[in-house]
Amino acid sequence: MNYKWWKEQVVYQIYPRSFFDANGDGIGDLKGIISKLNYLNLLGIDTLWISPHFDSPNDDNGYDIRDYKKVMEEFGTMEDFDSLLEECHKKSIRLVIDLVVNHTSDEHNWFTESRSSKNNSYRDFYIWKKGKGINPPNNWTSFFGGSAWEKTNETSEYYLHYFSKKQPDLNWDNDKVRESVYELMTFWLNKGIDGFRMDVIPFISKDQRFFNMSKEELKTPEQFYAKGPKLNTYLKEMNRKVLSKYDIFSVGEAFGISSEKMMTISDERQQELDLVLLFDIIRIGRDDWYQGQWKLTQLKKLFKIQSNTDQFHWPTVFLNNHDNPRSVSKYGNEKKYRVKSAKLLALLTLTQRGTPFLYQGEEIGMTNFHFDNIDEFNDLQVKGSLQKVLKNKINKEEYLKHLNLSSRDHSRTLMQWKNQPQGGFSKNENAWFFVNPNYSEINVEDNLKDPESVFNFYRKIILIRKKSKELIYANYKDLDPEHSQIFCYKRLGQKQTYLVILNFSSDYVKYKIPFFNSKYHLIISNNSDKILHIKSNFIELEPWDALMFKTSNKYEN
Ligand code: ISL
Ligand code: CA
Repeated sequence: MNYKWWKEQVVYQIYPRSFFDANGDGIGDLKGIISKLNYLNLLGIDTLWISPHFDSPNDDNGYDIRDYKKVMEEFGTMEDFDSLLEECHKKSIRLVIDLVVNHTSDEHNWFTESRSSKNNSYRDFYIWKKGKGINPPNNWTSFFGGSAWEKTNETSEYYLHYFSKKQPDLNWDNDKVRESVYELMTFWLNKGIDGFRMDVIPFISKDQRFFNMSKEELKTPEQFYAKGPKLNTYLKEMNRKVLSKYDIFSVGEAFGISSEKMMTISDERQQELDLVLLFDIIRIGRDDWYQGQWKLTQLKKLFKIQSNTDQFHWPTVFLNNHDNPRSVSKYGNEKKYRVKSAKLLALLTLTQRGTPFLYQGEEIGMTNFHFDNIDEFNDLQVKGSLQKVLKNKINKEEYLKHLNLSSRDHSRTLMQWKNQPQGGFSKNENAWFFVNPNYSEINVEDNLKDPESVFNFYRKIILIRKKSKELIYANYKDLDPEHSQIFCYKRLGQKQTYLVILNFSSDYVKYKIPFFNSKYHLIISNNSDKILHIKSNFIELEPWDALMFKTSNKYEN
């Protein structure tokens, strides 16, 4: 195995807008993150990934960048960024920033120049096409509703935007665009950052024929957009010209790429990116805003595919991020068994094979928020999809029901620090977004005081990982793929073997542990008052029980 620090780290993602408001204007900021670094140290994470902190009109909450070398005003100043980076390094936390270079904001000066006239020197920084009569150049669609083409008055041509019309796609076939991106990456790397998370990076290369998508392709445009002909060429160039010059790591958000079709982008022999964030698990049962049913056997199969990479790939493991609902609401049991199921999901995330990515609030078992109507959502994707929903004769109640299961906004409610107004996120009672009223019983302060809290369970498992490279690099084997309620797997190391048993149900289950023997001893469980009765390998599992055992290989049969 090729040992690398970024394979051994635990990453924690912060959505700055919702993390902590230090200056009382109701919006999270960089000073707020700095004030919570001791908390992150206590949790034991190694690397911090912050969602975009750059100057932005916030059409898509920072994923629409207006100036790559300026800090978003609401978040603070470049001095604040520099002190965040310095404080992180003082606390041996690595800082990774979000690189959004598939598109910019339409208020970026490159775009305001480009749109002004056909012979402007920035014209080819973006993708402009003539329409077809009164129609756009082709039938490509935006993820935020409607066509992926927007017509402008200045030149009566259309520009391409996979996301909102305020997020025009950059033309990566233009050398000047690539050089400009490499230059801005170098600007931040020379400050000493430790890597990049690359937003929708598989989309940067466009098929220059711009043919219409077929009906089938239109169902999952992300798979079509992720197949551009020059993606690997550009990533190899980026690695050669920039990434390879620093001791950093790069993780590509591989929206549109399924685990089976693991691209070369994270194959270490290809010298492109180090890691990818794949979406099969996090979007299980999903079709756009629709959240359908899914079975544990399907989830286990996806983990098996994800973890069984060859020695040239290294997986990532995550059940939460700023674009998805809260894991305890989606995979766990947010009502009666919230704490237990949150701990079960922690054990799953932190003992699977691959680098775990945690998201703010999951470490205290934060849940989805209940939205009463469509106007309460902040996410532009919700309004963007509404037209299509109504056109497909789906009523608003049905749409709202699914949004309450699938919306990105569930993970953007205010971080819950205390049992105080605004959950202790801000002194300002008019914060930018909702706080979940359950902050009274779900908050950091109470978690820190309770030895049996979700937070302390995360902290203990992270500590177990830190002490055992065995666990990190061990092979993965699903011991019971067909069981409908129990997720049982082994991590086979050089000298130690770990066995994990998760009861993904609210039932009592009498379970015969496969390949078990008396030499296994319990190292952590989410049921502290459980007296272990294991007779001839049968164990009585209570609802949402999660246990990890360990043995030395000399006892392994
Ligand atoms: O809902 C989605 C697509 O239908 C999300 O999965 C998301 O749009 C997709 O994963 C791409 O996400 C990234 O790029 C977007 C931004 O809105 C997301 O926040 C970011 O994570 C455009 O920059
Ligand atoms: Ca603020």
